[in-house]
Amino acid sequence: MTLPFLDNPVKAEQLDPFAEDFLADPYPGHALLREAGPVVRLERYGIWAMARYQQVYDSLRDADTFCSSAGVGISNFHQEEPWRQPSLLLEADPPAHTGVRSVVNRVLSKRALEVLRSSFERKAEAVVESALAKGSIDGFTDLGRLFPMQVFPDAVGIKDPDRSMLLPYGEMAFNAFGPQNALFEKSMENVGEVSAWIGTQCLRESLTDDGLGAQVHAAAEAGEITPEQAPLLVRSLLTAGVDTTVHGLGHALYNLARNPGQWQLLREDPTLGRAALDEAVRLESPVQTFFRTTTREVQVEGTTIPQDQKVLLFLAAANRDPDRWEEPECYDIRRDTRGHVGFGAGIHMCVGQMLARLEADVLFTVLARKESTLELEAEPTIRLNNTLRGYASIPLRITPN
Ligand code: 4MI
Repeated sequence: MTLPFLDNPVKAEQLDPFAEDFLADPYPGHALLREAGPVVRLERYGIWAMARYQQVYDSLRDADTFCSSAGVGISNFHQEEPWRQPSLLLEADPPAHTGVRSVVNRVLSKRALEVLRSSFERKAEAVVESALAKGSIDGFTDLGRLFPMQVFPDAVGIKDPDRSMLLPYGEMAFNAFGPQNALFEKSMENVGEVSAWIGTQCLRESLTDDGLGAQVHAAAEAGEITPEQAPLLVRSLLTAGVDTTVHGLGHALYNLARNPGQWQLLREDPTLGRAALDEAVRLESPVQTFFRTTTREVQVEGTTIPQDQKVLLFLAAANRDPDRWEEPECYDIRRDTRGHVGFGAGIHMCVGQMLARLEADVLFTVLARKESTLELEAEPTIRLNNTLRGYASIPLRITPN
């Protein structure tokens, strides 16, 4: 978001946070929104916005007032037909949310995921070895995207060897949280075919017996959830587990490459792999924004928001709020990142974060142990999405010492 004329200042109220120039460089817009006040009315869409850490954090933790069941995108499910059957996790409130969430909590708990570590390590070794053999790599396609694509579908237990629809499905889902702009329309071109493939993969018979998907179905067999709920919960894994980690790992790689001191810290202490991801999630917020919907009239720092209003929470702006973070723009893997809202907060806080951290831990430990240098060869190029911030490419050089 460039502010071209000083005598014609852009007003926060008039910003379009889903315009391509805003998405390409959201940070000036985020600063403007934070400075405009604790709550800003975005006139173009008739929605409310919060960009300061305190209000974003408080709203995420007040699910009674700021609900998810009317959708966490701009569309209000009370007024508009959702593009797909709502998620039982993301687009649900208590009490319906509570039972399904506890099943997924268990399936994706740190303990339960440890069994995946050794197979993740083998795949990370292979991915990193071939990157080293190339030297000049695309940190996005050759590492940040390749590694999760090699481990995640197998962890869920997808049997179909063709996984080419997973990323396009994520693109759709994350664009669909925004308005029906050109980005949305473009990603929806093959919605029928892509959704049909995803729907099939969620069925018990499409899944292996030993994956995370089978464990969700086992919860249905045990009567903890209904047989109809199981495939939809597997769909949540497939929607939330690919693009988010792909971009999170990409952001960590990019920031390690452009901060040699941080790469050095990681090499000296490879247990910092998780921290490298967490700080990247804070700094870059792969999921930039989510909406909530007011269940009642609510006062926020003197502003009255009526009932059934859409409120856009700028996770990314909260994660760089200078009132909350010291040197918010600085990538520091030794920072205490607790309290960042890149994984959300409250009852909907990312249920897959332990899987994301395991992927980061394994990939960066393997990378750091290779005694190599990691350098940025050129600036990355952005892949625009209404909700996600991530790259199309990250030109890197990785050289053995
Ligand atoms: C935070 S990203 C995300 C989470 C959940 C779902 C999709 C995206 C879902 O479909 O449940």
